[in-house]
Amino acid sequence: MSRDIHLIGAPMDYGADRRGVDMGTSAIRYAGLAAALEDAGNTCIDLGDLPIPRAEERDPDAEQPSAGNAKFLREVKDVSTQVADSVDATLEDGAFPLILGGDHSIAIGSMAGSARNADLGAIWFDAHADLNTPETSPSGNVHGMPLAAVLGRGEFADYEWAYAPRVREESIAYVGLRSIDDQERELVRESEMTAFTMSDIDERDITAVVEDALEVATAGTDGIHVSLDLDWLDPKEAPGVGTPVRGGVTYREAHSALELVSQRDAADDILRSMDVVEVNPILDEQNETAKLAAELTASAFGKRIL
Ligand code: HAR
Ligand code: MN
Ligand code: MN
Ligand code: MN
Repeated sequence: MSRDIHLIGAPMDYGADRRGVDMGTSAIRYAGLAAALEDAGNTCIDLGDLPIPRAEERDPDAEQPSAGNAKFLREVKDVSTQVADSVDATLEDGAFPLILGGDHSIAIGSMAGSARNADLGAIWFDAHADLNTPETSPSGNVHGMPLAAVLGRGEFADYEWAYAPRVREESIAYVGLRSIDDQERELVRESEMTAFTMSDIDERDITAVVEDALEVATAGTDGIHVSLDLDWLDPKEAPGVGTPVRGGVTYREAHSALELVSQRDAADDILRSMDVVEVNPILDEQNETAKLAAELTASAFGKRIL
């Protein structure tokens, strides 16, 4: 499957505690993403970065919508709306939206835009469940909430820029979970989502798990969104992330997973949108995490060893 890929940069860091993840878009580009995608047989146009309100230029007195302890909701709304509009316009263009973060809060806009005119499944490659609501979040950081937002959970039900009714819980699969907050654990357990933890990968291997995840996300949907949070990988492979968690997938498991996505896409044209998030160049070593992000994305878009 050769695609006309449009890169959309969302240098967002209001959803996370640590500064620096806003530089992820530049770092991933610098790591050669566009060339890697073209080498894999795609065309790639870079639409550049969306304008994100700079922290230094924010009006601290401007009104913030308040929801539980969610931080920077005004900025999150602004960025989510821009991302969603850009994703929707790219799809209207017949092209493929590949959104570069930025922290994981940008997935609200990616999914909301991708699900405007389609029933959307999703595979969430992440150490974290990102299902906190503003009420349950221990940190108030929206990058721990994007799935709750698109599912319209808690106070997000009132936010039309977040809630994406064409994303249904039963069409979402997690792969690689290993860090979940106490209240969030109950939310995951009680949800209709399919959650594959690191233990599932240990027991069944990455191939079986990803094949099941693909079934979940494609059944009864028009296409899938792939959300690749680099903290999904073990911190030994991906040190440049804000919230590293030991015991993640290996380099080969990660490639294998994204190659499976690509193979399934080649057969059934399943991919609709993707985001690559949480790369923090300040915490990285020699841009290794950004390089890994570029390589893994190329694997998802047809790169093969032979
Ligand atoms: N669950 C924690 C919270 O809500 C940590 C969130 C995670 N960070 C991410 N998301 N990188 O995947 O604050
Ligand atoms: Mn185009
Ligand atoms: Mn995440
Ligand atoms: Mn994460």
